[in-house]
Amino acid sequence: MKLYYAPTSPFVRKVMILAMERGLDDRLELLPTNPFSEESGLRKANPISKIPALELDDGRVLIESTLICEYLDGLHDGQKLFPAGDARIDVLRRDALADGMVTAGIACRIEKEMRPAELFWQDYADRHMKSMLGAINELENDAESYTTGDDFTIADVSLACALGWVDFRYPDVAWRSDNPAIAEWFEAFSDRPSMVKTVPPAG
Ligand SMILES: N[C@@H](CCC(=O)N[C@@H](CS)C(=O)NCC(=O)O)C(=O)O
Repeated sequence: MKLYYAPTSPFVRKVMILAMERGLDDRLELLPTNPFSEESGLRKANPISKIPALELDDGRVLIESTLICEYLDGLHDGQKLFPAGDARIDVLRRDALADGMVTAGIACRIEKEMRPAELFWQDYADRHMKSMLGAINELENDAESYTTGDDFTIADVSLACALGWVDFRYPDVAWRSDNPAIAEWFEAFSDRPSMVKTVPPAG
């Protein structure tokens, strides 16, 4: 399987962590990809031109980190990261909030760093920053659902990747003081070898 990949993407990181935790990483051929470059060839595989995208051996391409993770979760015999029944809905609810946190943070960043300065739209940037912080605050209310044991779910992985990305891209955002419970959980979860190996590179 081929994974369109960048080490700075928190969505790619979800996939890498699941793969490492369940012994599937050897089956992924990593294709370093800049999703913003039309020369990358990504658009041929994924018309939405986003990473991660997973090209299966039968030629189909899966997009969206959560779907890719669910596919990989079906390829191993260990403890599943996607539980069944009502637990599944709650895990996907929290996964969506974590992904939404990053999506909002990226929108704010694009506004500030990629849009020509004369077109900068302050209200839009503020709106997305509010969403990013709102998602963190909301997930603080779910702190008791997170684990540092081996029974973690995709929601734990998504939140860890999202908070890691906030630290990486917004080092001045002091989210820990208002959200002490998930801050404490994040510190412990970050010690997992899969988290350590996938820390986004500086720069
Ligand atoms: N909801 C998607 C989000 C993927 C995403 O936004 N990836 C970013 C990189 S972190 C990207 O490819 N951006 C390119 C673009 O927005 O055109 C997922 O979960 O995979």
